Amino acid sequence: GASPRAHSYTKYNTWSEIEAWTNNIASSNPSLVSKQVIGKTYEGRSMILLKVGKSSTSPKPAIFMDCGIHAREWISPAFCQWFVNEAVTTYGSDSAMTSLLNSIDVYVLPVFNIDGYVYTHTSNRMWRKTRSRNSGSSCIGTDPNRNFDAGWCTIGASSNPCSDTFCGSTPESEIEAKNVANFIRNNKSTIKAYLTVHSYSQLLLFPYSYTYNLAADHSELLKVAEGARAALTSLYGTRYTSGPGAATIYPAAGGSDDWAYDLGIKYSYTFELRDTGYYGFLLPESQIKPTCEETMLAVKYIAAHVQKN
Ligand code: ING
Ligand code: ZN
Repeated sequence: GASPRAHSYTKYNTWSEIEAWTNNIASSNPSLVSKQVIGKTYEGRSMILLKVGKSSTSPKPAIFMDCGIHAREWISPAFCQWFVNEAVTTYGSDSAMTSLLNSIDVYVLPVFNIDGYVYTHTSNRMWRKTRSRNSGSSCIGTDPNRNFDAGWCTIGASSNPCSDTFCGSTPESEIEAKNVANFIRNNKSTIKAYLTVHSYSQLLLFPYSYTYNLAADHSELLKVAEGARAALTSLYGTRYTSGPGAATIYPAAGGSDDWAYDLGIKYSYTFELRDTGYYGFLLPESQIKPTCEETMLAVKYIAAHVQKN
């Protein structure tokens, strides 16, 4: 049959391009990639999750990684696409990737907030939230990263539907957050790490953001973050800061990383990719390749730690 036009990993793809890509990469790599739908978005789009790993008959530990919680952070979905392509193109030649995918599955959600992502392409490039209606307000959307059940709406979040950090009417009021939380809860015994990719600020954050209290695993989380950060910096010298969310960026409740950690997923990290504000959310496409290359080193470092623990 006709072969699909090659997917570009060095441009910002639309949701329809990403959706077509998920089909193609899964059907072209049947022993490494499988596709599932974890639910629908508010506007009815399918939330597509790719499982990347060498097929196995016995259950494997897993890492869950999502991109695009916030609509305008376009470098984030670009990284998830890059990661899957690196996995399928370097499996069998790169020893770290081969060993990783032989022993671990990586669940990749390339776009979490699909409705918001579409809206940034069609109407408002700086949109952040979901696109759900709020009762009693004409303002649209909830911040999905304030909508998880982790100190929900106690700090660094707003109960005003017009705010960009609106926490929603209840924890998991957003169908997208509920679908992800349900998937993670249902696969809790296999998921050893939760990675969530945002931009911008060049940070590698870990719990907690909803409190200044240190996580029970603080020293290990810090040590792994420092190693990942060093790996990232080694490629192009990009400087990252790492630490607990509340003290490193700002206190903020309802974040997915804090929720995953309190559920029992120890290795829970939030990436804030390039840059530090010169371009901000409007990172030029020329920076997709270097950003993804350096971020791969950090993700592979964390994954290798998860693999040996
Ligand atoms: N930053 C994150 C945000 O949602 C964050 C920072 C991480 C908050 C973890 C809470 C928990 O505000 C961006 N850029 O979205
Ligand atoms: Zn974000």
